[in-house]
Amino acid sequence: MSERKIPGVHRYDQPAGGWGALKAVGEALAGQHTVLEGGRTLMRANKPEGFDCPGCAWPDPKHTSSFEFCENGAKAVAWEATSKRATPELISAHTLAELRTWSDHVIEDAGRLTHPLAYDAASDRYLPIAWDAAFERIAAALKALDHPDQAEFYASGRASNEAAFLYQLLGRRVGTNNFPDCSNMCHEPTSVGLPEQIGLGKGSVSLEDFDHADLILSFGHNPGTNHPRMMATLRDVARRGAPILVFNPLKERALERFASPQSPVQMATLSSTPIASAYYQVAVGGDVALVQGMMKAIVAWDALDHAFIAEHTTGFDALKAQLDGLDWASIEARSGLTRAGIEGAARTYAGANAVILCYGMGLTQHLNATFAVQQLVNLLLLRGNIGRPGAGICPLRGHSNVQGNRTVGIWEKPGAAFLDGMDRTFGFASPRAHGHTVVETIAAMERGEVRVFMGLGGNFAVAAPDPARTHAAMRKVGLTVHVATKLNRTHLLPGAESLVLPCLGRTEIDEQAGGRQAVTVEDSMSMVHASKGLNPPASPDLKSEVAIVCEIGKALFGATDPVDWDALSADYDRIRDLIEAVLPDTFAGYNDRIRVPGGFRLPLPTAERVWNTASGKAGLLPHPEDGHDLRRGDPDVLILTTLRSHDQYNTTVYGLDDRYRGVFGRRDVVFVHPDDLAARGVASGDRIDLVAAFDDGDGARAVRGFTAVARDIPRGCVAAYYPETNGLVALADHDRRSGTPAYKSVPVRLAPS
Ligand SMILES: Nc1nc2c(c(=O)[nH]1)N[C@H]1C(S)=C(S)[C@@H](COP(=O)(O)OP(=O)(O)OC[C@H]3O[C@@H](n4cnc5c(=O)[nH]c(N)nc54)[C@H](O)[C@@H]3O)O[C@H]1N2
Ligand SMILES: Nc1nc2c(c(=O)[nH]1)N[C@H]1C(S)=C(S)[C@@H](COP(=O)(O)OP(=O)(O)OC[C@H]3O[C@@H](n4cnc5c(=O)[nH]c(N)nc54)[C@H](O)[C@@H]3O)O[C@H]1N2
Ligand SMILES: [Mo]
Repeated sequence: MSERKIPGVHRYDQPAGGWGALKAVGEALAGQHTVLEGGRTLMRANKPEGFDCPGCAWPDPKHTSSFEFCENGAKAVAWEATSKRATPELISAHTLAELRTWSDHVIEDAGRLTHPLAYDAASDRYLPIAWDAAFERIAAALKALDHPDQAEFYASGRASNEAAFLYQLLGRRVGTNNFPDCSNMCHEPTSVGLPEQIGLGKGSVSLEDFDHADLILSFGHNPGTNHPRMMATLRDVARRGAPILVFNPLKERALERFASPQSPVQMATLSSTPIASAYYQVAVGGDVALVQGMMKAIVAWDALDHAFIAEHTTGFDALKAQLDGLDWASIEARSGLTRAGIEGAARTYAGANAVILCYGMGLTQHLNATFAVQQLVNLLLLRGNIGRPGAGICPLRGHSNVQGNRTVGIWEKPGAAFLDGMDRTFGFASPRAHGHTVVETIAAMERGEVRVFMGLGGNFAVAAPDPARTHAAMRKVGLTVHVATKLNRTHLLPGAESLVLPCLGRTEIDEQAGGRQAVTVEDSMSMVHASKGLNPPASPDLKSEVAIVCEIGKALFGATDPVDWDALSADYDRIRDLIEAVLPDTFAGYNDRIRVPGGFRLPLPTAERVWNTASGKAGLLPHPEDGHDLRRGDPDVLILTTLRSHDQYNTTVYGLDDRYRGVFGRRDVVFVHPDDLAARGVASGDRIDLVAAFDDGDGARAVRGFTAVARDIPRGCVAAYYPETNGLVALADHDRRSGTPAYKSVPVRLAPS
């Protein structure tokens, strides 16, 4: 590999975690001037009487007595508990045209929003507005719609169950199912693929299952950065000697070795625990072929759980026929792995009795992602690895309450049972036609059909593909409304009118007429528990997300509305009673059960081998197409996968380092195999352009002036950071089943800049 020195790119030889992580926590707190308050705040994250960490959706250990250290949770908390303030004076000192020239990092680093703002088109500035005037404007715009589907209600998965539930009530009372949400860009293939296959679109394991597993399969996720609290679990598994097989195109440090900052011995001796027992650098998008290869092998060896297959599944013969028909040459070419390697993984799998399969965005952000996720489930089902202790499927969710949002109705394709519950509880006829996903929302914006876009959190236009088209589409909206803790680029793309409404964060005290309120959230393993902030609000003018939705409801439906919005925002127990009324089986005893420390687990039929599918069995589902060629036969085309750095939370860029990957102070790099660089006459460290390989009428999508960095990554694959590279992702390129953009299989060409 080239030894040429590249500014800001060094080797990082330390394990993940360790002293580097402790140092980073100190820096994150100091950088946001939260040293004292932030430190105290941290001690209360994920504690029975504290708040749910806004960082990720990994569950808390059963005994929450010890403080669970997490560097990136600390950053998320410090970012929210910052002492910096984006006051109206600061924001109105600049035109939006000026603010748009700031980087995403600088825009959010202005600090916490303190006052509601309204866009003044004449001066191109955000100016302060009174809360009541803001609510009246929103109500007026919603009343003026010709059709309810002219409104879009976006949600990012940080909102509590209570806020999300009221938000969907508001939208459905308006008359639409247009609830595009971050899940549409994230785990939608899980939400579409798993119900069809096993009857529930959620993971089947609990944290305790990790104590009983004798093998972990880890596909396409980077827990050292994105689910750091999972590292404690993986370390325990590794120390017990259970193998962990990792399938990832990049050698992610935390999956190689990890030093626990909570282990005095490891900290004192600078030692670490190896995590992966074997590391398979699968080609980007090569997972389907790899899993098919593993299944082909275990079918050939007859290493199957015949009794389980007979009793619990359908479709074995069709799947077997497909696997028998696949030739190894094609499996090797598509997966980028050798037959011997794949058979080695299959042998380890066949020798294990209780297997958990974990996966993240490396699987869900492809053109065929729903089918890909279903192949993972097939692999488990062939050996009966769902619904017994120590075994099951474990999707790593994104936002800390994205799963809960879906449970309480943030879904553009709601089930009939949920809508019947809504109708029964609220005495109205909820809309039944499916609403828009994120990608469909952008299309509706482009057609000029969106008159009101509301965002309950998130950074819609930056998270989505193809900023050139998406940003232009946003500008065609009539009224944009953003409920947010911090300013971001989406807010700087106003429609004809625009409002920014500042809200409380998770870490803050939520005082309402009925006293201090707790909200509830659901983690990746279907545990629901309460979250209570403890910091004073960043500004006296903030409202809770619940209160904001209630005020809009009141302004829209009037004082005589049968829904008593004031009563709901006064006491969130009443909201939980309504959720229980709509979903009595799921949330029986809701208010009582969240008062038990640790909360409660929602019913998980798959864990009991109850399959709520059409056939009543789990489906072994063959992949319907034989991997289409993303390169369209052109060897010049590289497949780009877009990633999170260690110093970011989605579109929120905390800082410019990506410590474990050895990148410091910059994000404009692309990781490339040295031979792919050589083939293009490019040296590691050269400035290059990435251009979308196929235009397809989308316009010239390109990012320019990046620096090529030689890396150990499979040939033909390149990797770079999101959101800087979203300009390369075509809106048309999304999973046909779920609508999830193919952020992790983007055909590009690389050329000297
Ligand atoms: N600190 C922090 N925590 C977060 C987030 C954050 O941005 N920062 N985001 C939150 C959200 S919303 C989400 S969805 C999760 C995301 O968590 P992850 O799923 O871990 O997210 P990514 O960074 O997108 O990383 C995906 C991993 O997949 C690998 N990969 C890429 N392409 C492929 C492929 O084709 N096949 C395979 N097998 N692997 C591939 C990459 O090398 C990378 O290691 O994290 C959540 N938690
Ligand atoms: N290329 C590429 N694109 C991707 C991805 C990828 O891997 N590659 N990943 C996709 C995924 S998995 C996801 S989930 C999406 C993320 O899409 P979003 O969820 O829309 O984006 P975030 O960056 O998480 O949103 C950040 C904003 O949320 C607001 N915020 C923070 N905390 C709160 C709060 O408590 N309340 C409220 N109301 N607002 C708050 C702040 O204003 C902040 O600016 O991006 C997707 N886009
Ligand atoms: Mo996500």
